[in-house]
Amino acid sequence: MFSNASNFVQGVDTSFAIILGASLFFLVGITGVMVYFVVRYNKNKHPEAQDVHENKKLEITWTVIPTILVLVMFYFGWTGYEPMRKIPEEGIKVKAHAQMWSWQFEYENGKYSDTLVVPKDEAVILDLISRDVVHSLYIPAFRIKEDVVPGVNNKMWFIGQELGKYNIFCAEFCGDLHSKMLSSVHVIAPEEYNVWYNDTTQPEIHPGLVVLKKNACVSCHSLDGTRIVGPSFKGIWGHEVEVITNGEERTVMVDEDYVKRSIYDPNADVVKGFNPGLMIPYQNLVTEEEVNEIIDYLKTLK
Ligand code: HEC
Ligand SMILES: [Cu+2]
Repeated sequence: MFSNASNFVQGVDTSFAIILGASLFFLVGITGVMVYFVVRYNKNKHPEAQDVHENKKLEITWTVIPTILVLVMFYFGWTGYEPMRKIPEEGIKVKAHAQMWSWQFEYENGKYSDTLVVPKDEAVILDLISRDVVHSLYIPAFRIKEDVVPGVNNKMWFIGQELGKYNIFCAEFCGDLHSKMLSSVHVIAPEEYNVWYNDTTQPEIHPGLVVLKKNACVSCHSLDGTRIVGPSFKGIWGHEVEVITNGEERTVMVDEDYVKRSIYDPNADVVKGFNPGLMIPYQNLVTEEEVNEIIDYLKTLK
């Protein structure tokens, strides 16, 4: 508590401390009074039970004090929350793409990153985009969380005020590997950020693998033969695979047509032993050229 990692930490922590303090005060107070009454009005000391009717002073007290208390809690809750909804015009704009089960951050110059890199002391505005189901972007150290809903353009913002690396979680259950939907935000010095941001050269990896990573295909398909949610890509090229097409089992060859159909219309041929409906159609997300790059890459996975 009481770090200064983002511009929202103090507001949230103050209201948390006030609510916790009030709860503790009443926990101790009410327990104390209860114990006192048990002793004070014990049958030996107080044999005749008495009914108390109407006590104006008491009733006003127990109405007014809690009302003031919840208003105080509301005030601090509101002043902590309101700035989160006041998204500034100016700032570093990043698109946060959520998909089962990874995060991808897209910068204004087209740079993609699977961690959110931001400069210290600058406003960062995230456009929250989901390709499939409802996710939620949660940065506990910054005290911020916002749902990522398909078709809805939610936004969130923050200023990173302390250098460091902080966890990003998905806080909305989104299927099998929800708990592995992790990333991090790196707050770095502005000069360092400028160098990072302007370096748009892709690392030396196969363009097909770049496409697989960018679209999070690899969170369901392993490259080394292990079974995750979907079949591994290792060694599938040029081999036969048993699929279910319209309820009928058949054997097909993994070739250009099959791979393309699997990407654009994944439920047409469902690989035997795997579930349909998990993979979304990538018709509008992966271009034909990218499909060819994927195919080239699959050929290398012997
Ligand atoms: C959410 C999990 C998930 C994601 C993400 C996903 N897939 Fe799939 N994929 C599956 C499942 C499950 C199957 C098996 C059922 C079926 O065939 O529809 C499958 C099947 C396939 C097949 C057929 C594999 C075989 O062994 O015959 C190919 C090819 C494929 N996916 C490619 C891709 C590509 C390329 C991407 C990224 C653009 C991708 N998948 C993203 C879950 C996923
Ligand atoms: Cu998620």
